[in-house]
Amino acid sequence: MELDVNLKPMKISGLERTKNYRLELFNNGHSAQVNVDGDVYVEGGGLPNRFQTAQFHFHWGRDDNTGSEHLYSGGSFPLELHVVNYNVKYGNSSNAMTKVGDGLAVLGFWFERSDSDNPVLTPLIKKLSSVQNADPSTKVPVSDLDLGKVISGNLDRFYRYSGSLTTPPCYESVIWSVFQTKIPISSSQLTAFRRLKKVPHGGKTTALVDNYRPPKTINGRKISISFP
Ligand code: 3J3
Ligand code: ZN
Repeated sequence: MELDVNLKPMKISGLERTKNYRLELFNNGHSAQVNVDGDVYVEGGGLPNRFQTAQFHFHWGRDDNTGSEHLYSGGSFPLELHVVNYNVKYGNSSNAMTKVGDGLAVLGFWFERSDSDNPVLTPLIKKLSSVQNADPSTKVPVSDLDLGKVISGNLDRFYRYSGSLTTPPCYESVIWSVFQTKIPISSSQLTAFRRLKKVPHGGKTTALVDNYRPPKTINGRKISISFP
């Protein structure tokens, strides 16, 4: 892993006012996903172009010892947020996700356990029960969720590598940025994610948990860091 001085601070525009964008939460059976409808863009951070934010979603485990799709010093975090942005030259995320090398810029954020609730997550956590069953047609507004406040950590400090979607068909189309600043989340807030179901009509054995792709070996990939 080596410092790359070209990895300037990441810039996200359009998040400053929650009126600039609409957020709709749904359970697609493999994650809690929030579609972003509005003018939110990511640029800088060594990205080759401007990328538009399409959605964000989460990966989590059955307990606090697992859940994230990226490891830090070999350890997992209980939840990982992915903010999915598509290269504006490809028009939309469905097209962009097939473009090797520069289709998507996904921002990854680790969550770590805190003793108290993270108040900025409350607008999302309180709506999870409304999408407990896996039904993509049940979309719930979460426009009082301020994504900018959720990821308000240091956007200058991140790990960068070229990789893939972590869900099939795993196209190698993702510029990954995983941020060093951890986001706090309480045990009860994590439990709200673990109460989601992976089928339309839930039952105890259909808990939506462990929806993460087990991390792969680095396998010679170049990983750069934006900070010394
Ligand atoms: O938007 C496309 C579209 O195909 C949609 O149906 C859905 C399919 O999963 O999501 C894709 S996506 O390009 O937004 N998407 C990128 C993120 C596919 C799943 C990827 O997950 S991950 O690699 O960030 N974990
Ligand atoms: Zn993901």
